[in-house]
Amino acid sequence: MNSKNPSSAPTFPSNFLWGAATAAYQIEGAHDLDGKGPSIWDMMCRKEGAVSGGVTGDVACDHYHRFKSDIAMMKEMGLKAYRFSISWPRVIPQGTGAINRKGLDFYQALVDELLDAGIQPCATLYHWDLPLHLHHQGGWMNRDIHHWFAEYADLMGRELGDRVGWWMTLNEPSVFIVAGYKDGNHAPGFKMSTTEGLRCVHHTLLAHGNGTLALRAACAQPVHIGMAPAGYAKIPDTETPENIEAARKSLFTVAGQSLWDVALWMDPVFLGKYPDEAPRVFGEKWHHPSEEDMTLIHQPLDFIGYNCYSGIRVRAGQAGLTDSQSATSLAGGGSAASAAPEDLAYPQEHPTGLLSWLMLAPEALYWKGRFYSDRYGQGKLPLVVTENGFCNLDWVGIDGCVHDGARIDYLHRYLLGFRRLAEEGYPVGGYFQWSLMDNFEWAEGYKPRFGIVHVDYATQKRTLKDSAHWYRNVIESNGANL
Ligand code: GCO
Repeated sequence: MNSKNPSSAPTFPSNFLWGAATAAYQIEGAHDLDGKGPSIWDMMCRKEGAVSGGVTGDVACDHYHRFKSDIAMMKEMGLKAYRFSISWPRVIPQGTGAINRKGLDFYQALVDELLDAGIQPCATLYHWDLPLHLHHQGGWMNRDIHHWFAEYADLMGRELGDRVGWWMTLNEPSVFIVAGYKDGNHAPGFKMSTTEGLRCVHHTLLAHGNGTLALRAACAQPVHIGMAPAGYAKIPDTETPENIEAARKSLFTVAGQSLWDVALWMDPVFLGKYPDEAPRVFGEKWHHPSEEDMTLIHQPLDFIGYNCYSGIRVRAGQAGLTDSQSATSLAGGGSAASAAPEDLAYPQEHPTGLLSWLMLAPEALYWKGRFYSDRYGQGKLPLVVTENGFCNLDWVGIDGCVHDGARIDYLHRYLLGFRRLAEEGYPVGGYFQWSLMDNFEWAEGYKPRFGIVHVDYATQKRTLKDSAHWYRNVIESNGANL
C-alpha cells in the first residue's frame, strides 16, 4: 500500500458503484398505507417540540407513489447504483410475526424497476425506523432484538436476495443509539445512562452479526454485505509520520464515555473484540461480553462501508478542542465530545454546511478510508463510501435551475480525496452521494437540503440541481474528469 504513483494511476475500476443514497422514512411517505405499521419515527414526529417546525415524514417526498418516475430520473442522471433502505414496519408491521405482502410488493417493484433501468439496487436493512411494537418491548434495550432483526433479515434475503447484490445491515448505529437512547434528540427520545447505553451498543452489534448470518444464508446468490457506520475522519494536520500516527490513534481510541468512538463499533465487527481500553475507560459500567457474543458479532464482511461528511485535524503533541467545541452535538458524524487530546479545533469561520457539524474537510474520505483499510481490511476489502454529501438552503432560481456551486465544490474536493485512495492502490468499490433528493432531515425537519435533486414539497416537483448534472459527467468519465 501507499506506493504513491499518480502517473500510472489506475483510478476507479470499471464496475465502480457510482451511486446516490436515501432512507425509507426520509423519502417514502405513505406512513400508514397498505398495512404499514408505525415506527419510532412516526411516534417521535408527534412529540411536541421533537422535530424542527413540527413536521413529519407522513408524506415526505411521496416516493412510495412516485418511485417509477424517481427511477427514471436516476437513469437520466446516469446513476449506476442506488442505496435505499427498507422500512421494517412496512414489511413486518409488528416487527416480528405476520408479514405485510403489500409492503414487500413495493420493494419487489422498486428492485425490478431499478434493474430494468440498469441501476444496481443496494439495500440497507435498518435506517432508524424501528417498528413501534418492538419499541414497546424494549427495542434496542432488549437483547432479543438480535433474533427479531435476524428474522427480518432472513425475510428480506428470501424476497430480494436473488436480485439485490449489495446489502448494508445497519445505518450509523452510533447515531441511532447515542442520539436516540442517550442524548434523546432522535427517536425514541430517551436519555439513558452510559451503563444502559453500553447495553444498547452490544445488542445493536449482536443484531448486525445475527442479521448478517441470516441474510447471507437466505440470499439465492453470493452477495456483498457490510455496514454503514458514522464518525468523523481524523486528518493529520500535515502529513508527517508523527501526525499520521497521532491521527490514527485519535480515530481508534476510546477517549471517553460518549459512545461515539468508532472503534467501539467497528472493532467488534471487524476484529471480534472491543477496544482493549474499553473496560478501563468505562470502569464499573462495563459489561464484560461473552466469547460467544463476540463470535456472533464478528461475521466475515465483504466491504468496508463508511458514511463520511466531515473530519477533525490532528497534530501530534497538540492541546485539544475547547470545551464549547466539544459540547457540540454532531448528528451526522459523532461528537467531538470524545475528542482525543491531540485533536485540533477549526476556527469559527471555517466553511460548513447549513448544519454546523458539517465542516469542510476534503481529505476526510482519504484518511478514513486509509485508516479503516489498514486496520480492518488488511488493504484487501473494498472501501465503499456509503454516504457523503452537503446541505444548504437551495432554491429554484429565476431561470428554473438550482445553482448549488458550494455542493459541487464540496463533492469535487471530497471525491479527489477518495480517488487518491485508488491511486495509491487501496481497493475502492463504490461511492454513494447523500442524497439523491432533498428529504426529511430527522429532527432538523425539511430545511437543510442534502439532495442533488431539489424537491418542492408543496408540489412534489423534482428539479435536477447543477450538482446532479455535474455528477452525471463525473460518472460518465468514471471519475477521470475530476
Ligand atoms: C445520517 C443519516 C442520514 C442523514 C444524513 C445527513 O448520516 O444522519 O444516514 O439519514 O440524513 O447523514 O445528516
